[in-house]
Amino acid sequence: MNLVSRAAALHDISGFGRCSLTVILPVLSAMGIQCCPIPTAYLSTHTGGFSGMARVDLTHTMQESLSHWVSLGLKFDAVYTGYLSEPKQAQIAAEALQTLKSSTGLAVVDPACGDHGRLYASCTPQLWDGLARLCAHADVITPNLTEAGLLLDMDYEQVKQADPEWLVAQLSADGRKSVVLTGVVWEKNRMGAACFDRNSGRTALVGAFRYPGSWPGTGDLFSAVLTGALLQGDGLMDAAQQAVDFVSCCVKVTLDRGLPLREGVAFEPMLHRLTDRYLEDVAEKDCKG
Ligand code: PXL
Repeated sequence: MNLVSRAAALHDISGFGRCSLTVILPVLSAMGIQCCPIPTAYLSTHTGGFSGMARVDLTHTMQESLSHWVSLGLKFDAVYTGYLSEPKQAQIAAEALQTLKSSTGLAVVDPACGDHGRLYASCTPQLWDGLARLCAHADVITPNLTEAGLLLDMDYEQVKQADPEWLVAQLSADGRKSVVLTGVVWEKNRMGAACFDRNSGRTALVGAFRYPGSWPGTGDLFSAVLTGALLQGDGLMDAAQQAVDFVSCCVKVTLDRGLPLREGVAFEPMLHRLTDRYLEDVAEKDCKG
């Protein structure tokens, strides 16, 4: 019997700067979930605030890894995709969502392509097109406001002015998928996510204290906690609330320590919070002889 949920994670690995797999792996592990990565690219750092990074595209290895896992008959409770570096990777990711997901599994797509109204330098129109099509295969999508604007063909200023609960309803493709829209600010000191839950048909805003600033990798931190909580059986709103609270708390630690912005948020001292909650459900006696 497989008591440990497992997730396949298709994201880049950025060696320095706390984003993508260097965040997602520890978060899911802390939540008691086996996280199995298929890296989309290796970069020596993320692209937000560094230049001259080393970069290797891993499209070929992604395809071969997927074929290998399929030949092994591996199935996952969640398949979670994020930063892709080539348009072809969107097709491979779509194939991964279809072939690796167990019959009751969850497809989480973070259409990561930009922030603050701007596309990442690596995101070409072809790649964006692939990411938008990938969203059709998702059970849950986690766009930020920039990505929501692209998905809805609205400009960034319009998206920022729009009612977030209206936005998530529009993004749900007539209620076919759940949506968690990140980076929503609705009061001076409050920010979080707007959610549409396809199971209940409800929309809601979930929020936490807003600290001034913006850090790379917080979207990955958010979506990883959300995915972990959904795998632990929480409903969408509860899972989103945990993710918002966790990110807010990591931002506070980062600010208190005065860490450089481009190094991302210091989530490591806070991982125990995710584990503590998980430990309530696992029998400590299991590790006694
Ligand atoms: O967290 C998003 C992200 C992921 N991967 C790479 C990035 C960024 C954001 O800048 O550059 C390589």
